[in-house]
Amino acid sequence: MEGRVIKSTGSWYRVRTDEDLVLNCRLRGKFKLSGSRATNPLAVGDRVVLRANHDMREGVIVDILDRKNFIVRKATKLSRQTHVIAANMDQAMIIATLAWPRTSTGFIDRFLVNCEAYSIPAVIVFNKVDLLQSAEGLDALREATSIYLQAGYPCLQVSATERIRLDEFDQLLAGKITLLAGHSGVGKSALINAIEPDLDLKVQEISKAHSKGRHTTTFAEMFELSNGGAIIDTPGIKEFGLVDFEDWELCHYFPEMRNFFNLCRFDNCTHYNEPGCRVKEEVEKGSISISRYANYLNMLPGTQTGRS
Ligand SMILES: Nc1nc2c(ncn2[C@@H]2O[C@H](COP(=O)(O)OP(=O)(O)O)[C@@H](O)[C@H]2O)c(=O)[nH]1
Ligand SMILES: [Mg+2]
Ligand SMILES: [Zn+2]
Repeated sequence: MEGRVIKSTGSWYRVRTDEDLVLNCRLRGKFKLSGSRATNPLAVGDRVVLRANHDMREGVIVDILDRKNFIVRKATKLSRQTHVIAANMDQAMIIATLAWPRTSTGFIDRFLVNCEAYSIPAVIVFNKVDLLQSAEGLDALREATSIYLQAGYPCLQVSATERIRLDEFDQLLAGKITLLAGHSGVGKSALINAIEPDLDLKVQEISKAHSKGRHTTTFAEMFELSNGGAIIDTPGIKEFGLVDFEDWELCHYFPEMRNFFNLCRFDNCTHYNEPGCRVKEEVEKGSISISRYANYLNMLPGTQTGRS
């Protein structure tokens, strides 16, 4: 039988088979991915081959199928070993709020760069739009949305509590495996509950929502939805490991720069202050947003502190 890992504790794996059975499984014997630096051989989202016990409640995983994609983070800060967070995602969704709490564009852009680097299509959902009904609030929402639409990312404005555009939110998730990201307190749990009340996820009181470091879970959780989709929540994992790249490569991960970076005077242009830079010209013309460009500069390895 084949199936998908929907929960992992490190020693036990819950697998939903293609026949729609749910089995608790162990890995067969010594199971190591050859050449892998991963501390965990399997993660949620992995497709596996298993053998069910007679009771059809437990089984043994005998093989892992090739991954379409996967995301990792370093096992520890200095370690070369990695921890696989999740595999086989169809898309990644960042939940952002412009207030209570405010998600910075820097955070959004770093997330999007990671998605591009891992070739995972990304969508941006602005939640709590009910709190942005003043003129300034609506302006901020319009501006943020236009920045990301211009860069080529689908955007949706929703409210979990006021049930605004939740049908579209549900449609975005239907039939797909979606990696969910976003700061604590932006309403991830509230949004999932709003479309799938039976899950009854814990929604934090707003006073506690901002305190950091509450989550220590290291394993991502998968929530299956009745629309045929599934959400992978990564508690405590704010950013997945930034892939290593060279200065000149970063622009490859900004879709709106892709039409232009070949037109710069220098092949190895980093679009910082080189003469004849077409990307900078487009920023001046307005076809590349200043906000995205500023965050691009911040992310250039050469200009960023704390990167090795
Ligand atoms: N006004 C408003 N509050 C919301 C909305 N969505 C969530 N919240 C509140 O924001 C807080 C954090 O929500 P929660 O789902 O726990 O955030 P999570 O940490 O991202 O899972 C809770 O107090 C929610 O009631 C929304 O659309 N509008
Ligand atoms: Mg939550
Ligand atoms: Zn350039």
